[in-house]
Amino acid sequence: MWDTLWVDAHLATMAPGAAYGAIEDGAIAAKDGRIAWLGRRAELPGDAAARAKEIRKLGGAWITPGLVDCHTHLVFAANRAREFEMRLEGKSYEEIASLGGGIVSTVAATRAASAQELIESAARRLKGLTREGVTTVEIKSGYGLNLENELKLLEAAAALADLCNVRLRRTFLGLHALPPEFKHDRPAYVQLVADVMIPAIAAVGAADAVDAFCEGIGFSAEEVDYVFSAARSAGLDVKLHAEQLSNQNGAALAARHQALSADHLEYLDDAGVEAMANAGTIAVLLPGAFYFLREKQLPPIDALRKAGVRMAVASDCNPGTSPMTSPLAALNMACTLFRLTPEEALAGVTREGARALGLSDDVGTLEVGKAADLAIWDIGHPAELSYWIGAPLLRERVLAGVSV
Ligand code: DI6
Ligand code: FE
Repeated sequence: MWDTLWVDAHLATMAPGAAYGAIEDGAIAAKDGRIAWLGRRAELPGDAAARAKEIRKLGGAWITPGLVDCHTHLVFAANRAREFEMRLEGKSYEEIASLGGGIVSTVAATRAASAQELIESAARRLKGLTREGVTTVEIKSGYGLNLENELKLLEAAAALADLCNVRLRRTFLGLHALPPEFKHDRPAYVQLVADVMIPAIAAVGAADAVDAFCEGIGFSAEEVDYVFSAARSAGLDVKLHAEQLSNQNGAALAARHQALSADHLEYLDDAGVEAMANAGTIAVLLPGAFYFLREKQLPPIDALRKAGVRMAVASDCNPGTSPMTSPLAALNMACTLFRLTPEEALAGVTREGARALGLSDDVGTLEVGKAADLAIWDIGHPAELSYWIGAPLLRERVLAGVSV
C-alpha cells in the first residue's frame, strides 16, 4: 500500500538525465515518509488506484524536491535596519561601529535575548523560507560567541525547526567575530573555541558541522586550520566562509580538511578552484550578500563549471549582509547577477544544497527511497522559479509525505 499518490502533475526530479530531471505528466507515491514510486503516469501499475490510501490530483502543477537552504544565520536578536539607514545617509562603517553598530551589536542583543524570544523572531524569518518551499534548512550559530550563548542559539534552532516543520542541520560558527571580552587576547578566544567549545558542543550533539569566517576582518587561515582540526577530531563536518571579501586561500584550506562546502568565493583563484574540484567540496553561492554589499567581484562561475565543482545556492539570511528570507529571490539573483542558468540555480537549492549538508542520500532529488519532501508549484515551467521576483508560486509543501 501507498499512503499518498500524487497525479496530474509534472515532476522536476533534479536527478541526472533530462533537463531538470523532468517527467511530464508524471506521478509520485509516498509510503512511510519516503518516495515509493515515481515515473510517467502512463507507466503506473494497473492496480495503482487501489494501492493508494489517498490520491491527490494536482491539475498540472509542477513538483520539485522540497528546497534546501544550506547556509543561513537565521537565529539572532534585533536587526540592523537602522544601520542600513545610517549608511544610506552617508555614515561610514567606522562611524557606525563606533556608535555600537555592526556584528557586535547583534551579539550583544542576542546574548541579552531569551531562547523563547530568539525562537519567536527567527520563526518569522523561517516562515519566509517555508512559504517558498524550503523543507531543509541549515542554521549557524555565531552570535553568542561563548559556550552558554552558542548553545542557546543551537537549541533555539532545534526548537524552531520542530515548530516550522523543516529538517535541520546545525552549524557551530564560533569563529564568526572576536567577542569584545577577548579584544586584547585573540589567541585565547581561538583556543577556547577549539579546545573547550567544540568538544562540549560535540558531546551533546548540538551541531553537525563547524564553520568559520576566514577573512581579513574575520579569522586567519592559521586560526581556522587549528579550529578545523579540533572539529574533525570531534567527529564534526566542516564548512567555511571563504574568499568573500579577499583571497585568503580559505577554500584550499577547507578542501584539505575535506570540507562539505566553501561558501561565498568571490575572490577564489584557480588554485582554489582546483583544490575544491579534487576534494569534491561544494561551492555555495550567496548572491544575496553580493547584492546587499554591492560587491563588484563575481565568483569565478565559469572556472567552477569547467572544473566540475558543484554549485549550491543559499539565502545567507543574516542581519548584516543578507537580510533576505526568500530562496526564490536568491534563485533570481543567482541567475541575474552570477549568470547561472535557471536549471543550475534550481539544482543549487535542491540537489547541490543537499550535498553541501551531507544529506544527499536523503533529500535534494525526487528518487525512490529518498524522503518524500516535495514542493508543489503553480507554474508552467521550472524556469519560472528563477524568473519571478516576489510572486506567490508555492501551492503546497510536503514533508516526509505529509502536507505541512
Ligand atoms: N559573513 C557575512 O557576510 C556575515 N557573516 C559572515 O561570516 C556577516 C554577519 C553580520 O554582519 O551579522
Ligand atoms: Fe554567512
